[in-house]
Amino acid sequence: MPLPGVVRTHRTPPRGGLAQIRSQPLKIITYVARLDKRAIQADLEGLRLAISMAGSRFAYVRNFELPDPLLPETYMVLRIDGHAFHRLSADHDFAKPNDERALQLMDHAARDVMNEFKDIVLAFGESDEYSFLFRKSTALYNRREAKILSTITSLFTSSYVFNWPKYLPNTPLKYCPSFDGRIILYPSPTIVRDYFSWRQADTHINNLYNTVFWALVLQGGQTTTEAHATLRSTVSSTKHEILFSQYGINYNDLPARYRKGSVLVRTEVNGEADANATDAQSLESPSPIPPTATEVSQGSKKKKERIRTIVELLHCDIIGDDFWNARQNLLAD
Ligand code: DGT
Ligand code: MG
Ligand code: MG
Repeated sequence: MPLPGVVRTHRTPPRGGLAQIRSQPLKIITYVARLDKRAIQADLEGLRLAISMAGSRFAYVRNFELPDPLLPETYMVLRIDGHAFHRLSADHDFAKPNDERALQLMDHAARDVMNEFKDIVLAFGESDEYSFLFRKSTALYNRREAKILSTITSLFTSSYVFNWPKYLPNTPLKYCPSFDGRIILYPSPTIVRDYFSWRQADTHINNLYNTVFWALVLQGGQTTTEAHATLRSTVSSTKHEILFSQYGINYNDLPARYRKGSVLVRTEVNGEADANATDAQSLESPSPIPPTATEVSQGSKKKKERIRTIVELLHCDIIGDDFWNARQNLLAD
């Protein structure tokens, strides 16, 4: 493509190729560019005008972009939740009440987020949602809310779509899944713990209800309306009893992933052997999981300490003290 303002006049190159060019250097000017001065001047004036406008007259619009810093010295929890997943799960024939493959896919997307953002120390997932806890002193993107929220929600979503075929190979996606996101700030470690307890209690309540509900429908032959009516005002022990006496299901024997949700926790490890260790997630996944070992630099530039971390997947209780007592770093700094 010719440059603007440059008009080319052509002459054919000398026959004989390079040999002739070397022997007759003065005759090798075969392409002559004649500059059209008027065209160039017009281009330059247009350019000057655009630059001056960008620098002054229109630049004021930036002032409408308001700063959105998240309060310092607070714990940041980012929760994403699938948009209209009642529909997406039905349209893609998710197993009821829990689809192991879909839940593993959620775990994979959450792990991708944690591999990319090292300031996330803990994540908890259930159903179509995931909550991420940042270390208290994180300075990620200068704690700009929209930047953090949009980047992580978008990374989670793209990983979910990207990895879908690995977990549901025979179920093509019919449309684009999306996730909403929010960031909540908590002022104290106690409230952060209560937040995660709230989500895990929600996992338990929903899973117990859904397990009995779908047993009544799929095994008991009730309509969904009848099943809701059967369960109306029942307490937890009644639901356990229905499951056990009518369907021979001991609730506590159900997979821990369904009862406890998924806990992804960043753990410091010593030495390379540990850092390369395969964790539970890698073993149960149908496809290779991205490497989890990470090096985090801490301390002054002069004396840098390399801390290796892995992201572990657990399905354990996080309401009691044991989990937190064993990992005091999660709520430190
Ligand atoms: P939203 O979040 O307001 O856009 O609406 P939904 O429809 O996403 O509702 P939500 O987030 O309260 O509930 C999650 C839905 O996703 C719920 O209808 C059950 C469905 N879901 C999530 N995981 C599974 C699964 O493993 N199996 C099945 N069958 N459904 C699931
Ligand atoms: Mg949802
Ligand atoms: Mg949800």
